[in-house]
Amino acid sequence: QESPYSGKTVPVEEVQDVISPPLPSVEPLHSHGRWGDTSSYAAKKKHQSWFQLPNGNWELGNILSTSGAESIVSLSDGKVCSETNPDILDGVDDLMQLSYLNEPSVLYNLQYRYNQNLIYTKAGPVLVAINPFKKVPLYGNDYIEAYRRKSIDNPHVYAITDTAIREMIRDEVNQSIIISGESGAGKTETAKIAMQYLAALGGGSGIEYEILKTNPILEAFGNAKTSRNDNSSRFGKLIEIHFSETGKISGARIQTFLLEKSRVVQCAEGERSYHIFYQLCAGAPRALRDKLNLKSANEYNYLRQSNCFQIDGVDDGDQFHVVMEALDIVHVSKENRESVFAMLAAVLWLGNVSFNVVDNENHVEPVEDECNNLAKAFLVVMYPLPYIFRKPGLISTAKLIGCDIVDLKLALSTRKMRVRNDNIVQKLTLSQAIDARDALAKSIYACLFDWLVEQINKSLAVGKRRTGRSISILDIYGFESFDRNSFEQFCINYANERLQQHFNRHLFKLEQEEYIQDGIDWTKVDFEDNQDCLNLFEKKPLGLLSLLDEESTFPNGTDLTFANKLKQHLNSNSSFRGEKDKAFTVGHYAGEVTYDTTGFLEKNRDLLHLDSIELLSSCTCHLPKIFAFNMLAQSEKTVVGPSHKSGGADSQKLSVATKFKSQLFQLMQRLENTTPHFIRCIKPNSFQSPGIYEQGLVLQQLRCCGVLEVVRISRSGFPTRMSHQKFARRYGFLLLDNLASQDPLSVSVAILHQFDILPEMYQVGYTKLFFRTGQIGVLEDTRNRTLHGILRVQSCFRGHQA
Ligand code: AD9
Ligand code: MG
Repeated sequence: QESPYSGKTVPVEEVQDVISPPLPSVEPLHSHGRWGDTSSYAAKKKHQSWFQLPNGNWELGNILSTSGAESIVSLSDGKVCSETNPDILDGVDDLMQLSYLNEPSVLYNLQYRYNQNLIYTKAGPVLVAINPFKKVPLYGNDYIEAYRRKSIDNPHVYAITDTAIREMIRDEVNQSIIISGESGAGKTETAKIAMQYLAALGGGSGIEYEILKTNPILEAFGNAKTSRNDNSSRFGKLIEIHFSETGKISGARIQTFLLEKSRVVQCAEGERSYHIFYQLCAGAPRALRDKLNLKSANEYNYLRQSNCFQIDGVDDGDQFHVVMEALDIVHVSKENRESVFAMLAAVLWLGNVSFNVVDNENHVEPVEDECNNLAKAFLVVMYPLPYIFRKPGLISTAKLIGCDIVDLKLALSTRKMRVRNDNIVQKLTLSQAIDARDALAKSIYACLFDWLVEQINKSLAVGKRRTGRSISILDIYGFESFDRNSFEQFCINYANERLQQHFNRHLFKLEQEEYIQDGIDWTKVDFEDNQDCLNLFEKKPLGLLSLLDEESTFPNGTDLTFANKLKQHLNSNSSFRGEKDKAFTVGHYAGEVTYDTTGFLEKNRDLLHLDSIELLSSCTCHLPKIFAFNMLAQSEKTVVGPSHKSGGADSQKLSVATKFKSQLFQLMQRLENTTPHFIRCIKPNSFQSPGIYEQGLVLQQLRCCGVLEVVRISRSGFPTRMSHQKFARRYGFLLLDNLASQDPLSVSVAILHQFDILPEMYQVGYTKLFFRTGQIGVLEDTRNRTLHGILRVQSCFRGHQA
């Protein structure tokens, strides 16, 4: 039994606990240096306070005087304000340890750590990771070993992964590591760091090496340079890593979600298409170049349009070899690799197909050759080489996919239709033909991506000795809110809404368990749910997704009629608001987002004409045939598309939203059966630069990714917990009565009474005391004041002795 301190004598280590050692002085935290002089940590604790400026930023001001709960604070611009709730500042490695759980304290704490390269911090059960945008000395074998041996306990991806492994083995329950955050926040890097740890601890069979090699492949085919991230994943990914009874990796399976196809044919100025195109153009060896009739990237329309070919610090040619080697390691055969490259080249060449208007109704035909036959014969004879280089898109595409050039021409410029009982052929206008061409290019690429994932899965397949123990890592796009939000954001945010529910439920459960275990009255804690918003999306028949699908099947449905229908049916839902024109707003857990419905129906239908599918199935090369087969296999009973209009000639398939929803349900089902571990990645600035911490940006992300929600949830309960022993030891000396002989529980209760802590502010559990947020801060302040007083007396006394 530990006896609590009593009376007024205080052991020296307790005194030092408060005033020394002084922590290193804090660098000016803001680029403008307006955080004032912060000479020592202890000084900061006592004399400064947060103040929210009219622009929403938080500033640390100096406390001039304090009376009761109110303080007078001076700010850097000389203004003096009054502020309540002076804060204790800490560089604590778990935000829950902060006495006052509020936004500025959380923000400052993270910043304080970030400035010391401590990029990981816990927020209760959640790991917060702030992107350093530079190499930080936190990784590699030594660190892995240290976390494995538990000789370091700083928050880290390694630590959370280690916990996952241990819990998998101990509880025989599958685990998941759910990583989220906005674009550029570091999700993919974090996922790789976790995989690295798993590979190091579960390696041995060699399969771990294959698993790590899936990263460069998927990044080459699924990542691209965007304005937010030079290596932005344009798809969501779940990798499930399986373990044997002995804790060794036995295989893996990858599932991908919603690849951004449109990037293949269209991307914004300064961005790039998928890395692999540039890698192929830069790195393909001579023989392959000749075979694919490959030119440099800037000769392809699809790559040229965005005016960006290079990424700083990246050599696409070198990367090509990395990808080639990785493909080899995951057992994609040489023939298959060549077929993959042929498909990539076909997509590029397809983008170079242009059209000539052939009649006065604006109907078009693809340009077969840039010169007429006579000129061609002349050129071939006179200038064989330049002629080869001038080969236009049509011929090359046909050759690369192995189809008849006439069939390709027809697929790109006509559409077969059935009107009553007659088959007729309709010529396409220029814009229709361009759409048909781009749709074909997008489909080939998306099918190629899926096919590749399938090949990887075959290679990583868990053998017959499947044990059912696994750790899944989810690297999925975080919540997005831009000035203009379209169908993609709609799907992404819907996915996040689902994940958020999973997150809330898990936290709720964890909290509940702890309260029940300690005999605390659970009903005193409220939790909010985002079920209303999920209903808005999922309710049938009057939810966003159902209405979208319904409108997508109507022959005369347009984005406008869709938007109007939403306003007509959903206005009573509190998470929905109709906006002007074609827009609507959804109140997400992370804030309101206004969606512009332009393009929603077309993106949701995502049609590829049957003519194009037929073309692919007629090809002599094996990949296009497989693609056509897969596309037809996907066309299930649920038909979406204006099929009535075109007489059934379009491919009939599940809508994109429906498919995504069912993928998401499957994902959630899988996650439900795992013990989750959450990592929230935060992007500290929008320049992809080290050392810059933009408060507003960080705050907004903390809100969006639910970290502040964790804080809020905790605040609504009794977030501060302390064992009876620790509480008695820490505050017992403040007691007026000497209770040294009493047990910790009695001492604790006596302290609570002496300080008149209101009964609704705490609960006494079997082993712990539970406090409402901020309560412990009040006691802490008293304790510190008392200790300083004692210290002054002691040093006076020592000075006197000297
Ligand atoms: V996106 O939604 O796919 O656009 P992510 O995946 O969240 O995004 P990513 O992991 O690609 O971001 O990180 C962006 C960049 O930040 C990386 O390319 C690195 O340059 C940088 N980064 C991220 N995490 C770390 C890290 N732990 N150490 C060093 C990092 N650099
Ligand atoms: Mg990523």
